[in-house]
Amino acid sequence: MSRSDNDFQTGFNMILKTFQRYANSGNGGCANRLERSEMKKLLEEQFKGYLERSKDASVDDLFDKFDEDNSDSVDFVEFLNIVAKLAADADILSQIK
Ligand SMILES: [Ca+2]
Ligand SMILES: [Ca+2]
Repeated sequence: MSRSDNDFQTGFNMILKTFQRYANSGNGGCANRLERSEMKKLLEEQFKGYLERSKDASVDDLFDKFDEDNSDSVDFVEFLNIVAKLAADADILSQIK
């Protein structure tokens, strides 16, 4: 198997590990879900450039937008929706080489 055959799996594993690291970083709450404070930390550390360019989108707004079932936490499926929507942002796409 050539290196490129594993690119998706490698990238997906990184997304999953990043999600798990932040989802498990807070005090209390669920280890498999991002509570609001964990989500805030993840966005500020991992999507800093995006937040700086998106003055309309506060972290709280983004959290409410992506917590689709209003459970006050973001699960992995909801998180993947965030990643997909951020990736669809033209600014982000133009930075991917
Ligand atoms: Ca959590
Ligand atoms: Ca939720």
